[in-house]
Amino acid sequence: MTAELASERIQQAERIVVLTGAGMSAESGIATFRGTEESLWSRWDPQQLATPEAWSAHPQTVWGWYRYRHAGIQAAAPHAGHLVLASHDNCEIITQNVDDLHERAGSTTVTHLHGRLDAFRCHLCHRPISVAPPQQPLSLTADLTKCPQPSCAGYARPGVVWFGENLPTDAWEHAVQSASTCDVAVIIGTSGLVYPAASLPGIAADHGAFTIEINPERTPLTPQVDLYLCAAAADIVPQLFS
Ligand code: BJW
Ligand code: ZN
Repeated sequence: MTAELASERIQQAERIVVLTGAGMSAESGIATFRGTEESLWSRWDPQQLATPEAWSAHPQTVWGWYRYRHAGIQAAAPHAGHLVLASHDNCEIITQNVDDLHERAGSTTVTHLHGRLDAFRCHLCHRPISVAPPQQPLSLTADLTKCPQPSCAGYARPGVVWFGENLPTDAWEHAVQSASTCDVAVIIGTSGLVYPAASLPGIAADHGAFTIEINPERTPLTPQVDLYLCAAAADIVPQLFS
């Protein structure tokens, strides 16, 4: 019954915003950050890898870890949920994910709130840097890639947003605008713990959107949404959107 109601709301909507988190990519084989023994923050300390302080203290370790994750993203492929979202005309994606699975599925309107792992830039002059894809075998420390600008002593860093860093202003402003003007917001596979991204479902609801959460586990967002579907993304998203 609840899935039917969600499907009905989605079919009737003029503007749908889909807010995705790591759970969206889980069934493509990319680890989530939280929630299981295999998740990234169960295996590694975020303070040691995903902060500007970590980069300053031991950049080779941080770089090696992101090269390792980059290889995992390259080996993954979009699943049926990514594909059906891409085929839905009036559906815009706002993602916290740093992978490119929505794009590879064919989605053309994708906003990355936390950047993209493969969009490398110089940590000093901020210019984009092209970095060769990682080769196997990988180790968890790696040689840094120097900035090609002759006058710059910087190195390539992943184009992601670390804790304590601001989200890209354009992406954040666009996300707030989209959440404020959609009819339906579908929140898929996020723990709802990281701000400011976790405030978007509330912004959508405050502006009158019908909010639907898809997650096999309840989250702090669950009590706020109109409809909670306890399900995995690759199973239910194709049912709701096709
Ligand atoms: C499935 C599934 C399946 C599994 N199908 N579902 C207000 C209050 C408190 C703190 C703050 C606040 N405002 C700011 C902060 C500080 C901080 C923050 O939020 N901290 C909290 C953790 C306490 N935020 C920031 O620092 C942000 N910057 C900022 O606010 O700047 C202004 C500022 C500056 C200085 C000081 C203060 C403010 C930046 C946040 C950057 C987050 N970066 C990361 C790493 C990106 C790079 C990388 O990839 O390494 O982003 S952390 C990590 O968490 C990553 C994710 O995008 C993000 C969210 O994770 P997500 O997507 O929700 O995944 P999980 O793993 O948490 O959950 C997966 C879910 O999927 C689970 O619920 C599963 O059940 C589910 N699932 N299988 C569907 N098959
Ligand atoms: Zn530079």
